[in-house]
Order: sequence, then C-alpha cells, then structure tokens
Amino acid sequence: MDFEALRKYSALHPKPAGLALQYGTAGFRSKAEQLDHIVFRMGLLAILRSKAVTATIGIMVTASHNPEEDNGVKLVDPLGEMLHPSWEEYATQLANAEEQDLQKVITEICQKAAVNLHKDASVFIGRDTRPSSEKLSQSVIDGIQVLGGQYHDYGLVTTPQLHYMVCCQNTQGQYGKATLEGYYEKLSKAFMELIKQSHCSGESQRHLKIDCANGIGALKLSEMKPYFPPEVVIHIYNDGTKEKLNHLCGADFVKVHQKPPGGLDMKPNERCCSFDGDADRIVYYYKDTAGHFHLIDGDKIGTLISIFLKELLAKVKQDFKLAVVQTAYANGNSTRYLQETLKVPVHCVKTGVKHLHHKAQEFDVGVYFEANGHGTVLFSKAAETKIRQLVKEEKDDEKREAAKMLENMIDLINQTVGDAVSDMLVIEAILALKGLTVQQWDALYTDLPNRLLKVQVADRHVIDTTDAERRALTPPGLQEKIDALVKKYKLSRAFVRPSGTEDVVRIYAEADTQENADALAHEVSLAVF
Ligand code: NG1
Ligand code: ZN
Repeated sequence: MDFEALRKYSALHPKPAGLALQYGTAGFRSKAEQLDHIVFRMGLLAILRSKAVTATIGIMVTASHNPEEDNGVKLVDPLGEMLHPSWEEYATQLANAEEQDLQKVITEICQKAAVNLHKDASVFIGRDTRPSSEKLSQSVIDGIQVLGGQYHDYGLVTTPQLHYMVCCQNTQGQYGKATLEGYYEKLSKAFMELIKQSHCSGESQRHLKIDCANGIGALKLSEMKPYFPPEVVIHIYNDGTKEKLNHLCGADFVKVHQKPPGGLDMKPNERCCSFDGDADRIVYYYKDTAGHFHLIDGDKIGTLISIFLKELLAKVKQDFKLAVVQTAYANGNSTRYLQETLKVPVHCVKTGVKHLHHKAQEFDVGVYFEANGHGTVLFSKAAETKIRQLVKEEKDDEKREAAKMLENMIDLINQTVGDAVSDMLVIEAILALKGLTVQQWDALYTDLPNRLLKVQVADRHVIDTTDAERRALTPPGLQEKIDALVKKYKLSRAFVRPSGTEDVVRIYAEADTQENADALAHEVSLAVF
C-alpha cells in the first residue's frame, strides 16, 4: 500500500471534525456536502472488498428518494446483492476514522477480513442525476486509484442497472451482457416473448403514464423506448427538465402522502405509476370516475405477481416452494389475502432489502416486496434449471407453454434487486396476459386504512426492536403504551422503529377507518417522546 498517496489524497477529502455517520439500510446518506470523505473512503473499501472476494464490486452514488440536496453511497456485492453485513461495520469504521488513523483502520480491516493487498481489484461505478453526484463519483475514483485497481464508470445509471452490471460481470455473462444495451435487450426480449402469449396482444395499444420523480428513470426509459414493442406506449412525466428531484413526486411521495404526484395529469381510470429517484421502487395508482385516488402499492404488486406465478407453477406440476416475504409495513389485508385466499406462505422480516432478499433465497420462488414498492422475485438455481429444461423438452403443450412464461419471467425480472423498470414490465405483461384492468387488480383486496408518520427525537437509537421490528424492547414502558393505544381501535396494529436512512423515528398504524389510523399514529407518536 502506498501510504504517501493515501495521506496525500485523504487530505484532499478531509473528514469534517466530529462528524460520524453509519452505514445503514441503504449505505450512507446525508447532506451532500458532508459526504466527500465518505465516498473517497468507500472507493478505498470497494477495492478492499474486491480483493477479499476476488470479484468486481459495485459502488453507487445516490440517495434514492431523499431530497435533491442529500446524497449517499452504497456498495454492491458480487452477485448484485447488498454489501455483506460483516462489511457494513468496516464501512462505518473507515468512514469515521480520523485522518491520522486511516492507515491503521485499513490495515485492521485487511487483517480481520483476510484481504490480500497484492490481489487484483475491479470496481463498477454508477451515479444518479443529483447535481452533487458527479463530483462525488470523482472522489470515489480517487479512492480507487489510491489503492490501485481497475474501474469502469458507467456514469448515469439506475441503482438496479448497476446491480445488474456487477452480477453480469461476475457470472461471466451468464446473467447477461454488462452493458446498458445488454440490459435493454434482455428485458425487452423477455417482455415481448411474454406478451406474445397474451390474447389481447395486437388488439390495442396499452398506455401507461410514468412519473419519473425528476430522476434517472426518465433518462433510462427514454433510452429504452426504441426497444419497446408498438403495443406498449409509455408517457414520461417529471423527467427532471423542470422541477427538482423527488419534489412533490416520485414513488415515496405518492406512497407516504397517498396522493398523486404533481406534474402528472391523470384522467379517470388511467393506469399510472411512479418511480423513485434512483428507479429501484415503483407504485401504481389511478383515479376513479368519482375522482377518488387509488394507490396500488408494493403489497398489491407482490400479490399480483404471486397470483400469476402460482398459476404457472401449478401448470408445470413441479413441487416448487413459493413464498412471499414482507416487512411490518405490509398492509394487514395483503398478508391476510396472501395467506387465506391465495394460500401462499408469508414471512415477515426486518425493514431493508437485504433482509427480504436473504429470506426470499430460501425458496424455489421467493417473491419479496416492501409496501413502498421495492421488490423482486428470486428463483433458485434448481428451479431455474428445471424450468429451462421443461421449455426445451416437455411434450405436453400446456405445461411447456407455462414453463416458457416462467422462463421469460426469470429473464424479465431483475433478480439482483428491486428494479422499477423491470417490475413495471413484469406488471404490464401480467395485466396484459390476464386481461386485467387496473381497477380489477386493485379490487383483489381492500387496503386497511393506514398512516406512516415520522418524528425527530434526540437519539433515535434509544428505540430497540424485536419480532421483525414489530415490538419495541426499549425504552422501557414504550411497548406497553403502544399496546394500550392499539386496544382502543378495531383491526388495529401499530409499531415504531428508528429509520435506517434518516434521523427520525417512524411510526406506522393501521385501523378500521382512516380517522382511526390517523388518531392511532398520532397517539403513538406522542408516546415516543
Ligand atoms: P428506513 O428509513 O430505514 O425506514 C426506508 C424504507 C425502507 C427501505 C429503505 C431503503 C419505509 C418505511 N422504509 O428505510 O423500506 O426501502 O428506506 O431505501 O419505507
Ligand atoms: Zn430507491
């Protein structure tokens, strides 16, 4: 290691005195001006991680749905997964080390994680459209160059595109080509094959209005437009040319406020959707003829996909285990519908994609969605191999056709991480294949009225939780207060947890009416202080 270069370069990316940040559920997030030393050091860490696992590592500069002034950075592991939890701790140590201790901390990480500094390293970089992202990604490159290693800067890409590139690279092309064209070609081919099997194809055009949160999604969808078949017409709104990123629009805004985004004119019964700032989340919605807004969130997306997959799995007659993974934020009626009507096992895990992803890997087909619209489907290697074999060899027409649809689903879904573009195509294909309107999809079950609030407290980490974050262990007495409040309402449920991405405590409540859900959330928020 060239200590002199490390000293010289880290002095160019100084850590503000007293600043301590933590690698949370979505990496580091903060005001952009506080992040220069963090991204430089994450460039260093990406090299160490790459040497430790002898594979290409991804590094994405984004703060997803946070305001434009914020930014963030997260590392992507070899198969496109989130950074391994054991390394989150190293990330935090490296980020918070004082300048003079940097070398010592790096040496410690190398010892603990058995990093051989003589090995080669390779890193893929991506960034979102925030004004601060370009400069921050240059600082990432400085970090990479100090420790020495190859890198490829993809520039402006969605978060899931970077995850896809990393996975393609480390699987020697088995997952696809590690280029944007490769991504567009893979998705559009699978999509077209799928809708070919739809009875409605060719009959009419399908229109979809997309709110891109003034973010990267707009750019990438425009690039992908030439790859879309003529039956699908997408209309892009909030493309970033007029307004600020995530301002009064995007998937997070629509989900949290349960209202349409600004900048998108919505006619009754038109199918619309919103991406978030880095295009890894999607929610759908429409307005009925009476002018009422209907949100179709991640729970209902996961449910639609599960219905479709369950039918296909029944047709291929393999003993594949299908399961759905949710978090505590899943609407109670979605869980009931999945378990009682669809008869699919449901598992609840802690918030954060890594937890959902990890659990979903236990099944042949694991569907996971956060209520906020982040999710995907994972197919086990064995299930995938069997499905591809059935497509080639099965004599029974119905079985082979079902296997073919499953094969196209495997290719269309981005199995590395939730992906708004890929999820959107999956949903559009399913709606076309099943001949469902957005209203029919929405009518699968009725969401329980709910409210999500956030409050700022002196130290959010005084709240410790258990049971997939559904119960508070500390501070003492808090859970008892919540229990007493919940008892006052019908069909009610409430919980609190510290956010992993913002300096706030989140409160969730659901109940029989919106008034009651609002009142319960408010009362619980008072109990938190
Ligand atoms: P936090 O801030 O830990 O609640 C939020 C979302 C998560 C996840 C991460 C990463 C909610 C309630 N929480 O986490 O589901 O998506 O951001 O983006 O939506
Ligand atoms: Zn996001």
